Amino acid sequence: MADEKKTRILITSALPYVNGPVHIGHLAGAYLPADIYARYQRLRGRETLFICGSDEHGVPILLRAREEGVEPQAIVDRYHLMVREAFEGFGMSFDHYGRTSAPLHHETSRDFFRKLAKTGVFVRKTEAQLYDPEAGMFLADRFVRGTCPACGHDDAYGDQCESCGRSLSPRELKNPRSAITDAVPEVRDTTHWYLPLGRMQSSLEAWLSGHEDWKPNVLGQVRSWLREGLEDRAVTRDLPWGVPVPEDVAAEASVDARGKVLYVWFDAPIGYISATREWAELRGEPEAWERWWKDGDSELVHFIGKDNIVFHCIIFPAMLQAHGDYVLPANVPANEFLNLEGRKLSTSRGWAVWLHEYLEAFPADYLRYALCTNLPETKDTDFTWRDFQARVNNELADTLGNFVNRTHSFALRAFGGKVPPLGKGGPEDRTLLEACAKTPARVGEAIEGFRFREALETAMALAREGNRYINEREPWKTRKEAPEVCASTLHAALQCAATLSVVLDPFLPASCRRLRAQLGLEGLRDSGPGGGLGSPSREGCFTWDDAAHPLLEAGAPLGDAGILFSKIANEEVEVQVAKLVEGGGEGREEDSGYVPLESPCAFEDFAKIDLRAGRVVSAVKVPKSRKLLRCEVDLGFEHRQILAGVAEHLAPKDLEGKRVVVVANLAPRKMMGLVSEGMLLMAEDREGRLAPVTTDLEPGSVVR
Ligand code: B3M
Ligand code: ZN
Repeated sequence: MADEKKTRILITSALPYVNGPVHIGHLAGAYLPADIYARYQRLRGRETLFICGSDEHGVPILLRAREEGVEPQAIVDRYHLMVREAFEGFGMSFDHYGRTSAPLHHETSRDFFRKLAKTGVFVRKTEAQLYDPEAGMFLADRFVRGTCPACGHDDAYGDQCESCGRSLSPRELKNPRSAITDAVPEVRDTTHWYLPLGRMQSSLEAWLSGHEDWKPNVLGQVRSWLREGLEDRAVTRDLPWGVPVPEDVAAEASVDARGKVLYVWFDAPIGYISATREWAELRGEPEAWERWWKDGDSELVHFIGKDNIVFHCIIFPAMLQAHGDYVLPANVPANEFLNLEGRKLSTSRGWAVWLHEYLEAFPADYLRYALCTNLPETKDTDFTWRDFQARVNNELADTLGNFVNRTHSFALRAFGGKVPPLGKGGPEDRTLLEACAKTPARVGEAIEGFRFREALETAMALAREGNRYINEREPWKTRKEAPEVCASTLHAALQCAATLSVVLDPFLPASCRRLRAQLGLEGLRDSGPGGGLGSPSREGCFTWDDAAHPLLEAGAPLGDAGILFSKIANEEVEVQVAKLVEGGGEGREEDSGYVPLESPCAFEDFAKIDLRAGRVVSAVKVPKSRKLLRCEVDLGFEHRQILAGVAEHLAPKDLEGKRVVVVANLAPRKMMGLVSEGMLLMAEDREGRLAPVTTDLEPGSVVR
C-alpha cells in the first residue's frame, strides 16, 4: 500500500533516570504508547527503529549516590541493569537500549557541544552562583532547596517547584539550603555556556508553525513558553558527575574546565543519537545511524511524559537546529500523568507499582492492557488494582479469551482441527467478515493519531462482536442440524480471531503470538526488535494491511489449544494493595490510612473563611440527583438554601434538626438549577463515612 508518510520512522522513549526502578507512571507516559506505536509501524512494513537508554547523569543520581555512600557509577550500573531487564519483561521492543555513561555517548555529546561552540552558537556568562562551603562545590539544580518564589512551597528544588510546576533557577529560591549538607550557601562567581534561546525563538516558532497538528496538551505548553519569551539557558554545570566540558573549548575561552560538565538536559537527548550510533556499530554498519538522523526521509517521533515537553519541543530542537546536521522531531506525543489509587505516584514516598515487582506477580500483557485502556492521553488518570482486576477478568478473559477459546476448541472438536470452509456463507457471516476487514484501518488510524485508548477499544469491539456472533449463531445447535452452516460460522469466527491476533499484537504481543500459534497462522511480520529494519525487502511476510483480508485458508491445520488469559482472584489483588500501603508508609511513622495533610495554610487565609453555627430546618432529596440534598438552614440572622452533596451517604433525617457548622461566606453556586448559598461542614472517616460537624450553640454563633 502506498504510504504518504516518510519512509523511515525513528521512535524514541524518554531515557529514564536510573536513580531508581521504573514504575507504572513511567510506563503510561513514555513507554507503553511508544512500544505500541513501534510494533504497529513494524507490522505496517515501515522501516522502523526504536531507541531508548538509561539517563545516567544529573543531580538525582548524585544525590542517591551520596545517600547510599557509594559512587554514582555504582548506582547507575545497578539500576541500568534492573530497568533494562524490567523493560524486556514488559515486552518493550527497543531495537537498542543504550546508556549515557557509554564512551560513545560522551564522545557524541562532546562533539555536539564542540560544534555549537565553534560555530559561535553559545554565549558565555560569568555569574554569581550558590556555593556550598562545607561540601566545597557549587550547587546546581536539585542540590539547592528552598522556598518557591511563586507559590511559597517551602521545599522547592533549585530547578523546579514540584508544587506549582514553575521552573526555577537556584538563585530565585528564598531561604536556600544545600541539599547535601543543609548549609546556607555562599555566593561565588563561575563561568558557564548558555544556549541563547531568546535569539533562537523566531526560528523555533517558524519550525513549530508547521506542527499545528500536535496534541493539544503539548501545543498548549509550548505556546505558553513562547508567549512568556524564551530565556538563555545554561548548558554547563559545576558538578562532579556528567559529560566533561571539552577541554579544547574551555581552553579557547580561557576557562578552567575542571569540575565542569554538560547540563544533563544537554547530553541526555543527544543520547538518542549516540544510542542509534551504538546500534549501528553493533550491527557492524557504523554508518547506518546516519540514515535515521541525517536523512530528510526519516521521521523522528519522541514519546515522553508531560514534564519533559519543554526539553523535547523547544530546547532539543533548538540544539538540533543550531547544529544543522540532524532531523528535527516530526511529533512529540506527550502524555499527562498517571496517579495510583487516587494519589500522585512518588518514588521517594514509595507510592508506586514497580514494574519489576509487578512482573513477579502477573503477565506483562495484563498490565499493558489495563494501562492502555487508561492512558493519560488528554488528562491525568488513575490506576487502581480493582480496575486492573476488572479489566483483566471482564475484558481480557471474558471477552477476548472466551471468544477465541470457544471458537478454537469448537473447531478442534467439530472439524478435526482444520479451518472449515466458508461455503456459501450467510449474511451474518459476511457482516462479521466485513467488520474484520474494516478493523485494521480503523485501529491503525487511531494509532497514527496517538489515540491508543481508542485504538484498543476499536480492536476489542471486534472481539465483542465475535462473541455476540457465536452466541447468536449457536454453532453447537447447527452442528447436527445444518453442518454447512456450522462450518461457515466457525470459518468466519476463526477469521475474526486471526484478525484480532494481528490488530491486538501491538498491545498484547506475547498473547497474540500464542493466539497465532493456536490458529496455525504463520508469516506475520515481526513486531519485535529488529522487525522493522529494511522492512520493504522482507518477502513472504504478511503485514497489518493484509489483515483486512481473510488470513486463514479453509483446510489449513489449527494449532494446539491453550488458555490465553486467566482470571485474577480477589486475594491476588489484595496482596498488591497491601504491598502498596506498606511501601507507601516508608519514611512516615506508619501509614494510618488517613488522608495526608494539605500543605500549610497561612492564618490570614484561614481567617477569610466565615464559619457559623446553623440549624437544619429541613432537608429533601433533589429530584434526579444522586448526590444532592436541598437543606434550609437557619443562621440566626437569616435562612439559607444550601445544597449538600451527601445524599449517597446521609438521609434527610440525618441532618434535619441538627445544629451544624456552615461555611457562611462561600460564594453562591448553582447546581441542578438550584442556588446553594454556603456549605455544611462534614467529617469523613477512613472508610469514607460522612457525618455533619455539629455544635450545641445557637444559630449564628461564630466558629473559629
Ligand atoms: N531522564 C527525565 C525523566 O526521566 C529524563 C528524560 C530524558 S529524555 C532525553 O523523566
Ligand atoms: Zn511553587
